[in-house]
Amino acid sequence: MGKTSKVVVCGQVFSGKTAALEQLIYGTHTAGTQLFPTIEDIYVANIETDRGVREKIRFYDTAGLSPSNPELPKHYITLADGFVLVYSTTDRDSFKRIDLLKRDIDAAREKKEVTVVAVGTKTDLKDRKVDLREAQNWAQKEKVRLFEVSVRDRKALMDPFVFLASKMTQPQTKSRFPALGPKVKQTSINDS
Ligand SMILES: Nc1nc2c(ncn2[C@@H]2O[C@H](COP(=O)(O)OP(=O)(O)OP(=O)(O)O)[C@@H](O)[C@H]2O)c(=O)[nH]1
Ligand SMILES: [Mg+2]
Repeated sequence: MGKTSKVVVCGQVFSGKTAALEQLIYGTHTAGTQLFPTIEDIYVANIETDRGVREKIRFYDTAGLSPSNPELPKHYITLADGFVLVYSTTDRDSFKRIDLLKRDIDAAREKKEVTVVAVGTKTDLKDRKVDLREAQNWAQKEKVRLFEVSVRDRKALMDPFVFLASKMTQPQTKSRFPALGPKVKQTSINDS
């Protein structure tokens, strides 16, 4: 296990960022349960990569973006080794939001390599507003891996996080500094 990678989880308000993290890590979220709007929370999880190695990941769950709060604070872009761009498949504005976020990341990225995944949530709901094909075309153009998930299917929900952890910690990525940060909750995640 190398350094602790930092992953910023961001996207439109109410898109399901916290629910996805809570379900991934604790398996306790029930779809439709009201959560408090996030200010900032940090979760640490050991995620088993596709190489069978457990990697410690620090997830920054961020405040939802909206027309009145459109910008991800710049320090998140600076600190991140990876991003999870979350949108709801039932909310077109949330899909537009991840495109804007990707632009912000690209603009700030020249100095630093980052891994980005896009995650469309709420596939269990009937009122889909973002077509899978459209999202895939966008993802291909942006060279990011796209996943569609539902908090009702925890096993599939793990896929984007396992992919991200595996990509961020590929052997050529050398650790430079030990991670520092506040005392936070820790748990282990794997597929078994
Ligand atoms: N049916 C269903 N509901 C979901 C899913 N993911 C999230 N939700 C619900 O969507 C609502 C919003 O989820 P949150 O996780 O609070 O969204 P958020 O993006 O963290 O919101 P902010 O912190 O305010 O930005 C909650 O009621 C969740 O239960 C899903 O896959 N399926
Ligand atoms: Mg939240």
